[in-house]
Amino acid sequence: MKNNHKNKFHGKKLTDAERIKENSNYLRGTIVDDLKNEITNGFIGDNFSLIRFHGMYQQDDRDLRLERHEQKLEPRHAMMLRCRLPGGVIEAKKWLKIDNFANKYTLYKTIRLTNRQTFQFHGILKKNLKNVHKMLRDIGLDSLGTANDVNRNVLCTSNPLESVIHQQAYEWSKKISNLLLPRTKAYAEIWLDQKKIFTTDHEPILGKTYLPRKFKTTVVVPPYNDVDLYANDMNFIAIVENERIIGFNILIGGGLSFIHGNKNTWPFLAQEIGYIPEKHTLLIAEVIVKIQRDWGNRTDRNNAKTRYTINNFGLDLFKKEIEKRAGISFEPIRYYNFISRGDRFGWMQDINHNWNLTLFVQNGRISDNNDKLFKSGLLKIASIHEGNFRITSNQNIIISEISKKNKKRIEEVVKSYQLTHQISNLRKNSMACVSFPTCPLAMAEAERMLSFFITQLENIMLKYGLEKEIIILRVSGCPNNCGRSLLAEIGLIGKSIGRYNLYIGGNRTGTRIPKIYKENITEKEILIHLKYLIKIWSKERNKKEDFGDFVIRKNFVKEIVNPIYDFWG
Ligand code: SRM
Ligand code: SF4
Repeated sequence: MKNNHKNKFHGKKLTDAERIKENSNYLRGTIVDDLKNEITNGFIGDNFSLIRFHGMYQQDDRDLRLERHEQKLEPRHAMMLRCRLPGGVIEAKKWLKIDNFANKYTLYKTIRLTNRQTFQFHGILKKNLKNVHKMLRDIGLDSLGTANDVNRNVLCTSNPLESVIHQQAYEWSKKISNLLLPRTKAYAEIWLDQKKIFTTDHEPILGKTYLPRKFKTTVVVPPYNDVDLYANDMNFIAIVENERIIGFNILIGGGLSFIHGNKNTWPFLAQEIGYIPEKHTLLIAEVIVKIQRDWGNRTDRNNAKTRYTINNFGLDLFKKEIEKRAGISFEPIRYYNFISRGDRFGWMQDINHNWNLTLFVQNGRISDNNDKLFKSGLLKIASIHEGNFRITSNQNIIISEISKKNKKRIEEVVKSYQLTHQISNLRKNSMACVSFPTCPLAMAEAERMLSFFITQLENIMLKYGLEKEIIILRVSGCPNNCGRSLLAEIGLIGKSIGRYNLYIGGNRTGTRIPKIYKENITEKEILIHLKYLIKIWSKERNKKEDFGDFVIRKNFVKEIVNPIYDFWG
């Protein structure tokens, strides 16, 4: 193939997102003017999109939309802010300020752990935005690069057991995150009131118009695929020798979203391209991002992510271009294997003899409600604990590096706040995206429906003697698939209020996309279908056969081998 990639989309009209970036003066736009504008609680025009580059999304409470419309009021605008936290690690004492901010300045007074190992505040009024950025700066954090067309929060295996290797992997996730951050001074100027520096901004890696679309990266320590690497654009699988990471297998082009009815969109699993010694890690990260920057489709945002770039140019050409630009050759992929994705709950001692406690957080929502004081309990732990919190990609939290001295005190808090009451394996392995009321793209409930839905499924499992079994169950409120439903054994994807597509046949290690089983059905209908399938599974499964494998073996759905053809076919 001729190397004419720069001209591939030549002559086609660029998307409006490209105009916004080009005209933004390195992401400044007129955000400062909008901050002074007290007539509206929102951001206007291009600024609506530009604030995302600073880690914030403008939202409105969808439960109140109709009522406010009838009262001729503007929607109840408020911002969601997503923090940058590579590898999900944060000193516990910093949580005190985070918790305090949620209480004082957010409409919902909750904190939401995300499935990309960080946390979000929902419901920050425009007038309080500078407070959040200053609070984050005071504790050494920021929200740069957590939204829009940049490299997002870098994931890293949450594994406190093998902490030496984990520490090395974690250091790489921080280095990659820092390398790929936007360099513009706009964030510091606008939110931290730093003086405008009259030198020209320069984005050596991302470029003036940043990436064509969002970009996601992981650093993974096998055999645990807790980060769901196959859903990410760029992945570094650690190869370990003598207690040291010696290099990485590189996989590129994963992503899960699609559009209902649009067969030009499909989920895809990241593909292997080769092994590199550790010393080339940052070079390879930079080169891959630059190729996606240069080759990605800027004329159609639905065809812009790395998996489409690879489909447009071919994996071989993409790989050759990496080798050419980096001046190295990939070695063959080294052996690796995944055995699970779930978090290991409860108490565990790491190789430094410190204790670690993994707590289940339903949907990652840190809140106090009638029957559970999770937020207060976690705050109490933060006031005692001298180590870290580690947010997992499954929306849970690890209280890590607990000293012998503090173990007893933390155990008492866990007990008195009931932070680890009986939770089924089904529930522990479930996940939902945020969806209503804050997500503007939600088509059906996810987070708010999951708990009760699982209770009903737990009853079905109990009826067939399967109450101890694991099924990976995930719900997303729309086909953007934030809940990673398309890597679940049972995945629900919202179609409209109260209705979902039901996908089955993913596997436990997250290396297989499930296939549609029933389209556009109600929760009640889903439960009827699942009851039928679970009953047969209980009777006809091979020894210990997982649900996802069973439904494929029994031909309830066809296995997806190449999603480009099989996902819709
Ligand atoms: Fe997501 C957009 C929430 C992980 C694919 N996602 C959104 C927005 C910001 C809606 C919007 O654009 O206005 C949601 C905000 C809801 C709210 O009120 O908080 C949202 N996504 C989330 C989170 C919070 C879900 C969660 O419950 O944990 C996750 C935040 C991760 C983070 O900390 O960065 C989140 N989103 C994901 C994932 C899973 C992952 O990354 O492992 C995916 C699928 C993987 C992928 O990228 O293919 C995902 N989100 C999307 C998409 C589809 C992107 C695409 O490729 O087409 C959108 C819509 C878009 O970007 O246009 C989206
Ligand atoms: Fe919103 Fe859809 Fe993502 Fe759920 S999957 S958070 S509904 S964009």
